[in-house]
Amino acid sequence: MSEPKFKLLNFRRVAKDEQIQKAAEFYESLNGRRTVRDFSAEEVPLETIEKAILAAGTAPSGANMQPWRFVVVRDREIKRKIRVAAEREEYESYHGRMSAKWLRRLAVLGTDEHKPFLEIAPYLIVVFRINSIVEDGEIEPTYYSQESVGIAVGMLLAAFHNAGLATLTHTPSPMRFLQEILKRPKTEIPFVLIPVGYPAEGAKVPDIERKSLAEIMEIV
Ligand code: IYR
Repeated sequence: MSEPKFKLLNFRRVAKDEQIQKAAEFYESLNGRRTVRDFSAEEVPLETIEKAILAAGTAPSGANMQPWRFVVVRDREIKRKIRVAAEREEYESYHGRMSAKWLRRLAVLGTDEHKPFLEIAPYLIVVFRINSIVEDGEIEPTYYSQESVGIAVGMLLAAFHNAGLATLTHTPSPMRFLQEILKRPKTEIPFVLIPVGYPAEGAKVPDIERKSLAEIMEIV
């Protein structure tokens, strides 16, 4: 058992009025984020991608195991393979695997099995959840990995939005093909696929609303 080791917390205190202002500004910025499905092929500096992934990697995680791997896909041929495999699965989903209720929910988004963005966006970030590790020849599960990776992805989306880039949280289902195409070990489970880039000129998004504060918050 290793002893805990501590160091002094680096914490900058923010005055209350500034605090409220910063919270409001951050909300306003994030409220401008929209899921985009219509991407431009315009290049994005790799450095922006690296910094956003570093930001995601600051997420808290169960037992600090940091159970994530971010595979950055920019190779045209790999993107094409991913599109072909995703569209094959999505065709099955839209033509029988998804319930009528589910399809009715998706109708407002206008999605279907066609996924051109998988080839158009300059980068696809495939996030994997590491479900176990091997230490001293023994297998050990990671803890709260779903929650940990979910938090990291939220931070990744916020980081890209802050950097002026658009993202799409895409979950072709099932996603096993990503493990094969990207040659990841069996302990790395595909979590989400995130195309990143600029929106296409004149891109449109669904005209949908966010819930109000009264609907999402309860004070007791
Ligand atoms: N994975 C499919 C279907 C889909 C499912 C949900 I839940 C969405 O919010 C959006 C789409 C697709 O990507 O089209």
